[in-house]
Amino acid sequence: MMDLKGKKVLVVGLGKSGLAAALFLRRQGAQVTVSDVRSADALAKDIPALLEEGINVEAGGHGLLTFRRQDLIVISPGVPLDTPELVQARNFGRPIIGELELAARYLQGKILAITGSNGKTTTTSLVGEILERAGLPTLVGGNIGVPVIDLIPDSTPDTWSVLEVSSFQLESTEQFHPAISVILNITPDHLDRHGTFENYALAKERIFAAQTEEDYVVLNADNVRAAHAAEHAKARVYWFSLDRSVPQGAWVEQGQVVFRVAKDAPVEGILPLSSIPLKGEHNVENVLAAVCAGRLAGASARAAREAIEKFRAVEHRLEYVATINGVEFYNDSKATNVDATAKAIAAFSGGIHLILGGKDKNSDYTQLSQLLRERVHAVYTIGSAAAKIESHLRGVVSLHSCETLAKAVNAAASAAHPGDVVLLAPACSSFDQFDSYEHRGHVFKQLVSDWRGLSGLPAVVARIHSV
Ligand code: UMA
Repeated sequence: MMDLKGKKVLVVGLGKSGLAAALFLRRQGAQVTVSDVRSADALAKDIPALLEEGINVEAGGHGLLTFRRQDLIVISPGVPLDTPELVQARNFGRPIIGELELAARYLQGKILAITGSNGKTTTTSLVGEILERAGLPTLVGGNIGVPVIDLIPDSTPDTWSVLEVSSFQLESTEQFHPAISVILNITPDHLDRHGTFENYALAKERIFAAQTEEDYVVLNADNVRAAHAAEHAKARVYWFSLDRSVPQGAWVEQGQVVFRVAKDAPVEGILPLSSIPLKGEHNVENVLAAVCAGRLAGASARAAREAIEKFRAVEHRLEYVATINGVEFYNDSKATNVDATAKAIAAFSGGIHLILGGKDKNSDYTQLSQLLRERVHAVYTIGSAAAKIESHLRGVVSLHSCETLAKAVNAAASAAHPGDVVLLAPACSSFDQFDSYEHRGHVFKQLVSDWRGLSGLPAVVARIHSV
């Protein structure tokens, strides 16, 4: 904890995290200013409440002087560390931490933190359910959508805070210290922010930077870069694997998820693969990681099994939407990188009409080529990344330029035959055409629902004509 009374603290970014941080800091007695590049108009809904609390607001850009005058700067996850005003403030000796770091200093109890390029939200939700089922006091938050700061009031010395943490959040941590950390996988993502794959991987490794030999780190034995992280970890390493048994951790054996707590301990059967109610092999990995982390936190094998059996797909993660005229529609709007899209495609045996595109993150779409050839009937491109995607995939698969999600749903749904799948797994972020991946997912579901209406149109039209 820090003594914040009377301290000048700047919060950079007024999204979910910035708003929560500013209000928290104010309650601790700090003199708080919030700075955001968005205009006062765009921030209008939050400004009155902030002013009422005595928080200053700087809108429409970051002021160099504002940044220099502070005792502490707290940044939102979406604010890059190389933002010029932050670089200057750092040169002036101003301490800079992220919202996660600030929150973790005040959170009571133990932290179980989960990162990875893909699967974070599902695994975080699974672990939360497992711990709850085991009767442990559990809070869930972080990148999943609830700023960690908002968990502080409900935390007690017995609480397990299960946190989804992103590379953006980890980049600005110092003392962040989970008792259990999990790296699900590290595959290229956010290269526009981190510059290189290695920088991105090193940001992920910050999840265990403050851990000691008392703590645990759970790593994916099947993912080269995540497994390599073991060499840098001080904590006790546990593994999970789809392909082979591991000395300590979780794996798949004869169609069952199993766990063993130590090399010489008995192997515990947790549940058969057939009882996992989620689609795709990547979700088996998420289950393995969740079982391992849950058992290490003290949940029983039975609590793990029951929580997994009852679990349902998280919204926007390979979420089943509807079947219309024999065509299944799936919303994987959270597939915001190439690897996530590959996993989504691999979850279906074929007949896929795939909607790809959005805002490019310096990605290499040629990596999808083989899967596209094997399982995808046609690709429908949208958004600002469309031209790049088409140039990467020309000659690999049938391509249709659709520009918007509405046109893409229309084209894909019209072309699909019974037994086919229309899949939104765009491999890009959403910010060129939508507010967020959630917004994109909701629009997709609405379009599918409209299509259901449209697909009934001929019958309705026929009836009107016959009147
Ligand atoms: N802003 C500035 N200056 C900048 C950059 C941004 O002022 O240089 C302002 C923007 O104008 C905006 C605000 O900062 O007003 C947005 O802040 P933010 O991007 O940090 O967004 P939050 O609403 O605080 O949401 C963040 C996470 N967003 C990002 O990491 C981009 C949310 O993860 C998270 O759920 C939330 O905190 C609560 O912890 C979203 C995400 O896309 C889901 N995460 C990425 C991912 O999963 O791939 C990492």
